[in-house]
Order: sequence, then C-alpha cells, then structure tokens
Amino acid sequence: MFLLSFFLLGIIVCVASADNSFRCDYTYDDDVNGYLKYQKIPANWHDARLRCHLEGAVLASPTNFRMKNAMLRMTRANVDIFTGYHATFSKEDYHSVEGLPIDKYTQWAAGEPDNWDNNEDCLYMTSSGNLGDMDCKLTRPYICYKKYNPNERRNQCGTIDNDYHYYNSTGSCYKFHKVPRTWSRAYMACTAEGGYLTIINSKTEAKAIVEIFAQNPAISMVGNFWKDVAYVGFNDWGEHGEYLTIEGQTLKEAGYDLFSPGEPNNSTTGEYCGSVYRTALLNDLWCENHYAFICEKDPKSLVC
Ligand SMILES: *[C@@H]1O[C@H](CO)[C@@H](O)[C@H](O)[C@H]1NC(C)=O
Ligand SMILES: *[C@@H]1O[C@H](CO)[C@@H](O)[C@H](O)[C@H]1NC(C)=O
Ligand SMILES: *[C@@H]1O[C@H](CO)[C@@H](O)[C@H](O)[C@H]1NC(C)=O
Ligand SMILES: [Ca+2]
Ligand SMILES: [Ca+2]
Ligand SMILES: [Ca+2]
Repeated sequence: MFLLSFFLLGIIVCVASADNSFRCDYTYDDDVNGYLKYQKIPANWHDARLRCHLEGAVLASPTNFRMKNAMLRMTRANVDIFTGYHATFSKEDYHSVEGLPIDKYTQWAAGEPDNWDNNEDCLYMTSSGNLGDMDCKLTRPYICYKKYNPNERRNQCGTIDNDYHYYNSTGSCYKFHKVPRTWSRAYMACTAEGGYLTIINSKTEAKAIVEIFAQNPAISMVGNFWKDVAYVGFNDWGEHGEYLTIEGQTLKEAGYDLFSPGEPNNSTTGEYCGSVYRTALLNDLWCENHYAFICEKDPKSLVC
C-alpha cells in the first residue's frame, strides 16, 4: 500500500511536471504533444511569428489533423486566425515556420488561394478549418505552439531559457541579449520572455550589471553596432528629456540615477531611450538604432 501510493504520487508528479514544464500561459495538449497559447490580440504575420518565437514557441500551423483540431478548439466562431504557413521567402512556396509543406489534405476557403494583387503570402485559417491566403501586413489573432521536450526543465529563473542567470545579490534573473534590437523590439523581447527591460534599483544591482557586461565582451557579439552600451528599462515617454522607468518611477525613486559624466546629452537627432555603459552608468540613446539589451526577470514570473 505504502509503495503503491508512492508509485501513484510519482505518476501524478510526472504528469504535473509535463503540464507545467514550459510556461503557465501555455496549455498542455496531449493530442499535439505540446503546449498551445491563443494570442487574441491581432498582430501582423511578422509580429505574430516574432512574438511566438520570443516566447520560446513557433507560430502554429495545422500541419496535421490533430494539430488542426487542437487549433480549432481554441478559435472562436467566425474568427480567422493567422497560421504559420507563409511564402514570404519565395512566392507560392508555402511552408510552416518549422519548414513543413502544406498538408495535402488541406481544404481551402471558397476562391482561395488567389494571391490577390500579387500581395498575399501568408495563410489564415477560418473557424471551420479552411485555409486562404492574405496580406501579411493585415492583423489577425494567432496561436503559438511549443513541442514537448522531455529534456527541457525550468531552471532557477522559472524558464527553460538557460540564458537567464540568477543573481543572489538582487534576487532577480538577467539575460544579456547579444542580438541587437531597437528599444521597442527589446522591450517586446523581454516581455515575451516573461521579464522586462532591466530596471536598476540599487548600486548593488548596478554591480551585477557590470558583471553581466563583463561576461559579454564586444568580440562575443556579431555585427556592426556599438557594443559598449545596452538598452535598459527607462525612456522619456515622449516628453523629451524627463526620464522615467518603464514602471513610471523617476530614476531616483527607482533607486539608481547615476548617469555617465556628460550624459544625458540628447545627441544630434535626439536620444530618448535608456541604456547603460559597461560601467553601469546611465546614458540616453537613439531608440531606433539596434543595440544589445538586458532583460530582468522575477524567478516567479511564468510560474503558476
Ligand atoms: C544569498 O543572499 C542572501 C541575502 O542577500 C545571503 O544571506 C546568502 O548567504 C546568499 N547565498 C549565497 C549562496 O551567496
Ligand atoms: C533633444 O534633441 C532634439 C533634436 O535635436 C530636440 O528637438 C529636443 O528639443 C532636445 N530635447 C532636449 C530635452 O534638449
Ligand atoms: C552623446 O552621447 C552619445 C551616446 O549616447 C555619444 O556617442 C556621444 O559621443 C555623446 N556626445 C557628446 C558630444 O558627448
Ligand atoms: Ca486570398
Ligand atoms: Ca531591478
Ligand atoms: Ca547619450
């Protein structure tokens, strides 16, 4: 009896960990051997693909019967959703974002595909499961899919992304992104990962930032961009000159407002976005340029 209950407990723990091992905003679906999330805020196709990717998933396509049905179960009546099928690399050569060709049993909506105006490279699915082609720049809801992988486990930072590292000194986790993005895309990347653009709240945290930067020397980054700055979570909120964190506090209220000497300098065309130098001293920077950035994550976010 004792052993049996241990055995049962083991099963329960296993099932529970399969259910929760990705992120709590995704639902495990045995039928598709993975996790799904319905993204109800419509996005254009490229943003939909990017958001799924940044969340650690892919933009879902009805690549087989089970996947199609699982997707339809999440889709509301009379709503079309974007699928991951696209021909943005080469016209008419539709593949899912995982590289799979269109399922040969695919049913098309009436009159589709018609490549209207030679401008329809992305496929939508109707709530009855038929596909059609449409302009990738229009917006639709969509579904992200993450295939179950038994080797992936949530780490100390509450994510399967092992580029997040826990710092005992601050109780937060950080990820240094070496692929440069604009400030706005950096914000999106951190949020999708379950974090936010780093807010430096103390000198102790500034010290952690210096260490993180030191672990990412300029030669470890590929591309032609300035590698001694990284975006963090403050901005002038369109008010040109008054900096607040992305949580709306002044830098002083947040706990750290040490700018580098001569900064902020609002150089030439206007610098309105927050960044740090390798010294962790603050700087204002051009929002539209691409730079590295640092995300911060509460170890408890994404964990239910
Ligand atoms: C982590 O930090 C806490 C308090 O800041 C401290 O008491 C503890 O010893 C630290 N643990 C390690 C492993 O450094
Ligand atoms: C920053 O520079 C821009 C462009 O040169 C200018 O329009 C703006 O007024 C400046 N802002 C401040 C606070 O100096
Ligand atoms: C102003 O700040 C930028 C970095 O944001 C720096 O590249 C530039 O050299 C600074 N300009 C002056 C005149 O100090
Ligand atoms: Ca069409
Ligand atoms: Ca912080
Ligand atoms: Ca500056």
